[in-house]
Amino acid sequence: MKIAFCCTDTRPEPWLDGLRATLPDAEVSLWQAGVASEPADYAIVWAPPQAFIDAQPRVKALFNIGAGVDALLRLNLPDPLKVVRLDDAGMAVQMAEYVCHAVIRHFREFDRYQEAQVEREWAFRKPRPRSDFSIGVMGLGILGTRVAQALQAFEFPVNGWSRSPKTLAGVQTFHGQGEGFEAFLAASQVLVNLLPLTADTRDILSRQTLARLRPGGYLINVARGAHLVEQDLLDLLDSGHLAGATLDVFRTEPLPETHPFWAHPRITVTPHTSARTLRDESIAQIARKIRALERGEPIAGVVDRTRGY
Ligand code: NDP
Ligand code: OXD
Repeated sequence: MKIAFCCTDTRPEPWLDGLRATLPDAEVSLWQAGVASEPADYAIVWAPPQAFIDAQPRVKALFNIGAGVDALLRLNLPDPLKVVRLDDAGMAVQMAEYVCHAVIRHFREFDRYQEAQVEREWAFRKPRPRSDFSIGVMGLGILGTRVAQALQAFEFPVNGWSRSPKTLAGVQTFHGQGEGFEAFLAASQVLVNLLPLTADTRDILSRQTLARLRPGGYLINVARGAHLVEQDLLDLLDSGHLAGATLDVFRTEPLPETHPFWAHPRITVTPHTSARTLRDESIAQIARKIRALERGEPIAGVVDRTRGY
């Protein structure tokens, strides 16, 4: 069995070593543009160029070393090709800790305490009622579900929104466009975005949606930069409707040095790091799935290419 590895922005050697150790019967090679190589049976990819796909007429499955497949689905992929995303592989707990940190930092006003420390000021902030601090999680998939459960453990009221109806203990769930979405937004003060980027969700965090949050709203975007209309966020922060935002993903990454988000007093910026791909966990998951496919068994995490996630 031949496996080709083609991941941009990733140091290949540790992946190649790990894959060879985990799948000793496989021939694992690094794909390089312009270097002739034999077609592979499986490919492990992150944002590969179209030339890589075109050079793989025999490949049975493309394993994406991330959860989001939006970049991959923008390529011209042959019809029967299976696209497989990572499911969790250690990302859900990272996402839960990132979002809980952002929510609690805002709820408990830790930024204000930090300012007070600079002034050597011993001053309490009045406790805010938790019941007023409702959190809406957009996307109740592998990551959104874990985040909603983690927030619920801190006894915040949690709402969740998905495409199809869902039941999640202790979470008030909403689904679909129209009334379901309106009611979800109206019930939420903090919005956490964990949607995949698809034609339906691009630009979904716009003036129109963010203005429907309860006053003093707060945005946490950990999904994709193209979900957010950036100027609309800036305007709603200026008008005071939104209290702040924590952003991990951006339309242009790395975020350009001159971008207004960097210096905004009420925006926290992190460099697309809320849930990193963990190499060992990912290799183990991909190897398990390749073995299952070789035995003719079904696997989890196959992307519905029409739906876009
Ligand atoms: P899943 O595919 O498991 O879940 C997606 C969820 O979004 C599902 O609940 C789905 O609904 C819902 N959804 C999709 N389209 C719509 C829509 N039009 N309206 C309402 N709900 C919708 O994804 P994951 O939880 O694994 O990951 C989510 C995203 O997080 C990834 O696509 C990626 O972009 C991002 N991500 C970011 C990382 C980072 O470091 N910043 C790291 C990893 C992922 P339904 O359940 O009905 O299908
Ligand atoms: C992912 C990501 O989709 O890292 O896994 O953004």
